[in-house]
Amino acid sequence: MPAECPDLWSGSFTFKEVRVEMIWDEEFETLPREALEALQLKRLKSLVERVYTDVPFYRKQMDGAGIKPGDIKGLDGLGNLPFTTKDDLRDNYPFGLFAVPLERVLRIHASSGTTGKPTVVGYTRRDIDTWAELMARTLACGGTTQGDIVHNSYGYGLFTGGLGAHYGAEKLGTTIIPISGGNTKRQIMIMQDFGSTVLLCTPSYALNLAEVMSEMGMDPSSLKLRVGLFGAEPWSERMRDEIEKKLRIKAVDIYGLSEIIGPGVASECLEAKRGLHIFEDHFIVEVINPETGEVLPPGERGELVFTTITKEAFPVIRYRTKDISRLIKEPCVCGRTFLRMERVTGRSDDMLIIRGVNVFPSQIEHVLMSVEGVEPHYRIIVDREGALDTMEVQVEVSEEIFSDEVKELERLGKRIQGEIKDMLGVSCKVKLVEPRTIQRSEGKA
Ligand code: DLL
Repeated sequence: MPAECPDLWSGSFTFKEVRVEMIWDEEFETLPREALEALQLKRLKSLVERVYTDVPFYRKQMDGAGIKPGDIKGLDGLGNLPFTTKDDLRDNYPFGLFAVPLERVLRIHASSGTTGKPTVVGYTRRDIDTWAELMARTLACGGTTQGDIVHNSYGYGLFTGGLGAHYGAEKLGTTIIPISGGNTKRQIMIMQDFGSTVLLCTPSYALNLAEVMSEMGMDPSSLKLRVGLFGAEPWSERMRDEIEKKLRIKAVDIYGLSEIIGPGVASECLEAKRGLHIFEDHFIVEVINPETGEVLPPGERGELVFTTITKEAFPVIRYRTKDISRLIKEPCVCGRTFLRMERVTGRSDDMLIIRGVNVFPSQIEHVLMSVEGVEPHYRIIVDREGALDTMEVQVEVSEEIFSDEVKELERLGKRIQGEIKDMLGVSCKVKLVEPRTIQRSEGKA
C-alpha cells in the first residue's frame, strides 16, 4: 500500500510504490522482435534527422556518402551510413559532436583518448534519466532489488562507472554506499559494518578485496554480500569462478563505454550468466570485420559497433568500439528478448586497461616525448601481482643523462612517474635504461 507522509514543500506527498521485480522494465525488455525493430527504426529515423540538422560532422559525413535522412527507410539502411571512430571524437574535441547547445548539457564525463586529450561526452536531463533507467535495469538484471545495500566501488568523477551506477541504484530504490575506489581495508570495514549486499567494482578489484580480506584473517562468508556486478575491463570465466569462490557471491558481467552512455549498454542476467543482454531499445548493435568494415552475420566474432537511438546530447552513429565479441541470438531463460553479446574477449587496437583505467601506449609516449633527455624508445610491461594490475615503463635516456649522478636519474624517473600519473590517473613504475638497450621493432610494433 502506498504510504502517506507530510511533504515540506507541497503539503502532502505519496510515495510511489516500487514493485520489486527481476525484470525492471518488463514492457521493453521483453518486446517481441518485430515490435522492437519497429521501435528501433522509428528512433533511428528521428536520430538521423536530428544529427543531420544539428551536428555539422554528421551532415558532412552523410553528404560525403550521398545519403539524406529520408533515405533511411528500413533498419538495413543503417549499414549505408559511415562509421564514427575515436579519431572523429578527438578531431571534434571537446564539444564538437554535441547535438544540443551546451546550456542543455547537465553533465560531462570523459575517458582516455588516444593522445593526451580525453574523449568527452555529455548528457541532457533526459539522457541522465535514460541512463539511470538503464542502470536500474542492469542492477535488476544482476539480481539487485529494493532493500539491497549497494557498495559502489566504481570510481566517482569523470569516469562513468561511479555516478552511472549511483543514479541507477537510486532509481531502483536500493540503499547506495558511494564509497568509490581505493582504501581497501576501510572498504572492507564498511562492507561489514553497513551490511553491504551487492558489490560494484572492476573484477580485478573484487579479487583484490578478497585477497586483503584473507590477509586480514577475515572470512568472506561473515559478510552479507550475495552478488557482484563487475565490468569496465576484460575478465574471464576462470576469473568469475575465482571471484565467486573467494567472495562467496554470484558474479555477473556488465559492459559499457563512455561514448555510448557509460555502463548500462549490456548486462548479464543472474539466471543464465551466459552472455550480456544488449539494451537494444536504446542501442542498435552491429558486429563488423575490423579489417574490412563488412557487417558480419549473428554468431560471427568481430568488432562491436553501436548506434545510440535515444541519446540527446551526444548521439553516435555506428561507433566503432574496437571491442571484440559475438552476438547470441538464442532466447534466454530469463525471458528478456534482447540479443546477447558474448563477454568481450579482446580489443582490435592497443588499448590496455590497467586497474579499470583505459591506457593507450600513445598517451605514455606523449608524456615521454615532452621530457628532455628521454629517447623515443620505450617498453611498457603490464603484469598482475596477486589481483592487482601493474605497469612498468622502461625508457631509454641519453648518454649524457645516463652518466649523471644516481640522484639525478631518480629525480627524472620520479618526474616522469608523476606526469604519467597526472595524465592517466594510474601509477606506474618508471625505469630509466641505458641508450640502445631496448629491442628495436622489426615491423609493426
Ligand atoms: O568502462 C564503462 C563501465 C563502467 C562499464 C563500469 C562497466 C562498468 P570506459 O572507461 O569508456 O567506460 O571504457 C570502455 O572498457 O570499450 C571495453 O574495452 C572496456 N570494458 C567495459 N566493460 C567491459 C566488460 C567504462 N564487461 C571500455 N568486459 C570498453 C570487457 C569491458 N571490457
